[in-house]
Amino acid sequence: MGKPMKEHLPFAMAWWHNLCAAGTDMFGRETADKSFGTVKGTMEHARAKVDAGFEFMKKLGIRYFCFHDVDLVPEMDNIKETNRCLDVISDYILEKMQQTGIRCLWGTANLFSNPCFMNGAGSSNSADVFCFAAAQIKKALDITVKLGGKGYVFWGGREGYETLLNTDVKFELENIARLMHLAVAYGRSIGFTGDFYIEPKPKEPMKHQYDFDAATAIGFLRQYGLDKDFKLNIEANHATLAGHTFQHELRIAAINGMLGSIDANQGDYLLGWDTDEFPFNVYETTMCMYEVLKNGGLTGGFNFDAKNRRPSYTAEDMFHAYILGMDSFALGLLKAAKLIEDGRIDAFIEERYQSYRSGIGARIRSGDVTLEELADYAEMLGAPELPGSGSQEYLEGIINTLIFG
Ligand code: XUL
Ligand code: CO
Repeated sequence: MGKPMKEHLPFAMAWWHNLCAAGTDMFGRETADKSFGTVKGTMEHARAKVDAGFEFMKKLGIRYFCFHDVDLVPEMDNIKETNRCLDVISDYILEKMQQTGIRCLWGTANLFSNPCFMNGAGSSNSADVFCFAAAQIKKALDITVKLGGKGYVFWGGREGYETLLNTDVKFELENIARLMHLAVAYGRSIGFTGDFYIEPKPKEPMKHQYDFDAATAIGFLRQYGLDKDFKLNIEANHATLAGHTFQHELRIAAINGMLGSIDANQGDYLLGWDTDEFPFNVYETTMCMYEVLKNGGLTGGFNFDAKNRRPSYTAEDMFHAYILGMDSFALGLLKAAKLIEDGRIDAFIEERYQSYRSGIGARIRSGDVTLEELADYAEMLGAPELPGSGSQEYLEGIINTLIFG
């Protein structure tokens, strides 16, 4: 479809899952060794992660990475000290980037792990915590710009509430918007020309999260005048947690001109939480790539916000996981291209709305009609004919034929 596969699929490695997460869950400790031969929590370990990450990306031909501030360095007791460490490690990362040509897709600040963020960051009841969030965002923007990142993400993990008995929702939403406006003003002032992204998620860790889904986030961005600077980063597993398909969220973002980037993972329909699995469902990657092709691509990329299953604890498993994810999207791209070139699905949709192309339908579309005229027209008809078959099973058969045929 006019460009090489690698341009359609700018894949990114997520620093946190690949280089930091070692298999802890609510019931057990680490299974994987991510010390990379050093002592965790030290700057030596931070450097070793850079070495391992770049070696990994080089071996697999992954061209981008994404990071949170505290994925890069250990968080110190004092933010000044953490920021100093960030300066040191970003110099080292920059060197590696220059040697390899690997680039930064997006950066973000972790505003959910530190206990001070228990009630949120922008939405916190504490103005001091709000300032602490602002300081982390400022530094994360500095590092993102230093590393030439294409985007900057806000995932509002704790921007939500547990109970309305202690929460002023309107106040919190206004404060989140204020924090985002401050970030945009600062980002633009230091030369950040990329997109800011909201990454919607309905719940987990909070019971109610304000960025519930794409439609909710778009409404928020428009209400507070942030829609010119922001797009969305759509994550597959967040879509299904919101009770939508991945494709639905991509479509809602796309028709609003806000499909910016993708967190490429997969949930488990039997489990009610964010399992962050590496994607293997080719139906889903096909329909994702169908949306991406129709959108004319992404300004961002495909970040594997995904982790190995806890029993897949070896270094070799890390490679298999990324190979699985990248191959699933590559196959999805081929199948989506086939779907578009085949043309039957698009033709069916086009045909389905043909009653709006002439006569009364065309007048409805152009706005050149009153409610009374429509009522008169309906009375003249007496009763409409049935609107035509949706032919879902026929269309699903086409998808199967194109994927497996
Ligand atoms: C959490 C999640 C985050 C964001 C970045 O569900 O997706 O990792 O992608 O903070
Ligand atoms: Co994510």
